Amino acid sequence: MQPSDFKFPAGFLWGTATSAYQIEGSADVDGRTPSIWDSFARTPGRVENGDTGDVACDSYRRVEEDVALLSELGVKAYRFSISWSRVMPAGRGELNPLGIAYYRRLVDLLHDAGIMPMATLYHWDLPQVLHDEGGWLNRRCAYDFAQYARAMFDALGDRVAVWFTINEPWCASMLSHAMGMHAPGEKDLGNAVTVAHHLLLAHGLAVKEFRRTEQPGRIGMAPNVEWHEPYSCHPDDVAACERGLDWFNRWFIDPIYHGRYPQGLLARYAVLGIHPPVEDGDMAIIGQRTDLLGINYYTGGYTREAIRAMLATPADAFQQIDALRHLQTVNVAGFRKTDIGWDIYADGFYKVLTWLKDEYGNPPLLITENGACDNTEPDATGRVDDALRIEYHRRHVIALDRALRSGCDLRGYTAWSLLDNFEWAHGYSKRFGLVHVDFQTQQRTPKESFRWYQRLIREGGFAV
Ligand code: JJW
Repeated sequence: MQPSDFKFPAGFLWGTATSAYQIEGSADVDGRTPSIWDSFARTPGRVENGDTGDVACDSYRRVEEDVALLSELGVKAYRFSISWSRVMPAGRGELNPLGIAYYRRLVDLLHDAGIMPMATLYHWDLPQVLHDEGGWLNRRCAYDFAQYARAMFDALGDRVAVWFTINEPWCASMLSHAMGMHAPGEKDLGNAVTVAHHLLLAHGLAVKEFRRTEQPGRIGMAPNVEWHEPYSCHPDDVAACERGLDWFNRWFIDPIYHGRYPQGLLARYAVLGIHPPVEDGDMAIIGQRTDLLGINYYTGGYTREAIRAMLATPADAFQQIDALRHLQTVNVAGFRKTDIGWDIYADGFYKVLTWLKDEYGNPPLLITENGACDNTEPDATGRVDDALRIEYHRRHVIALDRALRSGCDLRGYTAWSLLDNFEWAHGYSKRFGLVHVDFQTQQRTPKESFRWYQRLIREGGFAV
């Protein structure tokens, strides 16, 4: 390697990430009960092509093969999630030994391969039995989560170095309970705000269990963040960006680091008659010290104040006035898009990282997700030339390097994702993997991005 600007610290945790429902399959075997995603995906019209996670990447049965791929890639860390309904089929109480054995085997294989296991406790697949009792709308669910978390600490805590409580609480509340796009597919903003509070409470209660039982690892949350850059320096555009950051980023991170919800967001919800159901002591539980913050970043953009933007495009003006208008921002930019339609905005990654440093006192960060949808298929020779994905990662790794030099406390980066997998409401139509999966044959084929990432890890950086 040539002397390069892009040399990362030794010990930087390069890795990849996946989640249980998206890769495991074996939905009905060995005592696993349905989660809300099984129910949602099996409901016609909810997921593209009627796809479900029944088989997915069959990783429940191909765990050796997948760990071998991780070894070949050379990662230092692997972030996976635990299926609650596989390890605790009734949602609470008794453990399923077969479910535990699967994750035990996974972490043992990772250790043997010299790869650090990182486990996410909740990646959206709530046991359906708990949803039948109200799910996350029911405050009790937060206490059930803490009990489940405790059981996982006991079963796997000696082998899991890093724990993430909740993955992308914005998606698990807003997309799932207000926008109806993810399971359970409901559309009620007030309920989404309640769910968000219970997810935060669940996080806090799990951290409390983690401390009380003196676990050896580290723990934190894994929210998704966006960056909103003001379209102009007009104060209305700046204010619109602040609203966007409140809604997407601060809603979940302020409670953890500042022990309170963002005032502006609370005020805008209050206009709609919506209030998070905060009980005495909740904010102290939620605001307990964590060891690190997981950050999922995919996109962002230039944002302008909605009303002024609408005046510039009068045709849209009245369509956009709905209950969310107090929160809404309009993105305007001609960025190149990935195959899922998201803008590629690597500067936003740099900006949001330095923003996190300044806003929350430079917390230790682990990039728990970053990656691109690139649907390139194998060519006649079997080669998968996913140049768009390489370009996406390259730009974001450069931004990561700049953030490190700007003083951000960055500990690692787990690319989303190891494998093409079940991309939620898009089913198998959107591919995020460094490894191509043929969903007919389950054949795995490392893509060009896999080779690129392998080299980056081996050399600890890259030449431009
Ligand atoms: C936002 C759509 C209107 C997953 C969003 C839609 C409508 C304002 C990828 N991360 O598969 C965010 N992913 O399981 C977890 N992250 O809004 C892992 N975020 O917005 C990946 C989708 C997402 C989203 C999807």
